[in-house]
Amino acid sequence: MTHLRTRAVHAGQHPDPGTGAIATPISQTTAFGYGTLEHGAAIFAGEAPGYRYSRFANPTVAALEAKMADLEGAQAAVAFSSGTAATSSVLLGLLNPGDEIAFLGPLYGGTEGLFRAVGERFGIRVVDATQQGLAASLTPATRMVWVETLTNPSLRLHDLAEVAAIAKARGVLTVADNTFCTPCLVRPLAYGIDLAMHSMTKYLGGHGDATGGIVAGSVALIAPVRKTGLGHVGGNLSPQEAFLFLRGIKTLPLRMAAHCEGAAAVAHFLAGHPAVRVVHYPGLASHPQHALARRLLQGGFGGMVAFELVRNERSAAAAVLNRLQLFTQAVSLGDVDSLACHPASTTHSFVTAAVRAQNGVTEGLIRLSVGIEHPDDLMADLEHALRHAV
Ligand code: 3LM
Repeated sequence: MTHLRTRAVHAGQHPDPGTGAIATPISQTTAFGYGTLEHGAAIFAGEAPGYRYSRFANPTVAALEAKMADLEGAQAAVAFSSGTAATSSVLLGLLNPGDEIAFLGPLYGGTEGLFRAVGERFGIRVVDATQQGLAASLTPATRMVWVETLTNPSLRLHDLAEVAAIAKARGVLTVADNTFCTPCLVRPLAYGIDLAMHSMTKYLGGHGDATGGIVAGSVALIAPVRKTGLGHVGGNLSPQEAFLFLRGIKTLPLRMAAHCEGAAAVAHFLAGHPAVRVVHYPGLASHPQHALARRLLQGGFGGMVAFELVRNERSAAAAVLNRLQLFTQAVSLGDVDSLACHPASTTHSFVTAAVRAQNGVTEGLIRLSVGIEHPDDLMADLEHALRHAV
């Protein structure tokens, strides 16, 4: 199985040995009978294989973890009840009071909010390395670097090989939130990044009906994240949701191709519209990191587009957003349905106005998650909504 399309269908999944069921059964159970005290004790001691309790591990969730480890080229993965639970488990599992976490922004507002609201309360110093650069921001206390492979919402990239090299030279762990790209476009571990993290709520699920997160990496790093995040914090994914993600990932490469095609068409359309001041899409030659995007991203430039109106005000953004008919006004992304949101008042309302300003999250910025509908219909919707915005 060398091709991602094949692995997306098959990895981690086998016909059920008991019944032959092709779809991975939903193991809707809290505990697992172990027969004898001796066998139970051996499983709990880690001396015999076997499931114990679904907070620790569950067969449906394990199939999903195996599939995602395969797609990210990792030894292991651990799933959580949300992307945010995955992020907090990485922090709590791998950092200690006195450690520093440095990030290259912008980040999803909730991630930066979590770093500051929870990390700082527990003695983890949070360093925004965006302005100064990573090399200049690392100190002897830096233990982890956090980046997004395509940033939310401004669609910037980081040279992952460079990030990994700078961090590795200082013995610092690296985490890449790969939510916007998915393993279809980039596999961070191939560039030396230690952990790839996802909000599965987005493209991996793909249908806007399940919340989950996952982290993939070496056994040595995944083990403490699993132990803390599941065993101690209890952020486990339910088997029902795991089933939806297993099913969703089977069509991920096909959906991503359609998302990329639609987003490219929409980005080009917006770039030629007189009411639009700037379009953020890594596939446009005008994107300041287009060359890096061409080098890093395989098979497309993603399904997310952000744009700023000439009249860079909330009322102008509202006038456009409120006229959209096919795009649904909602947060989240990566669904088959197209979504549109105003990051300043929603996804990035968790961070300060200063952070929003630094990251270009202006009042006139609109973010589109381009679904798999026909691009002509999406462009017609935007054309209608923008008609009075000039
Ligand atoms: C959003 N983002 O609309 P969950 N990492 C990235 C993300 O975009 C997100 C998470 C982690 C959005 C959610 S905003 C109220 C809705 C890059 C989520 C967190 O915990 O599964 O939501 O993932 O941009």
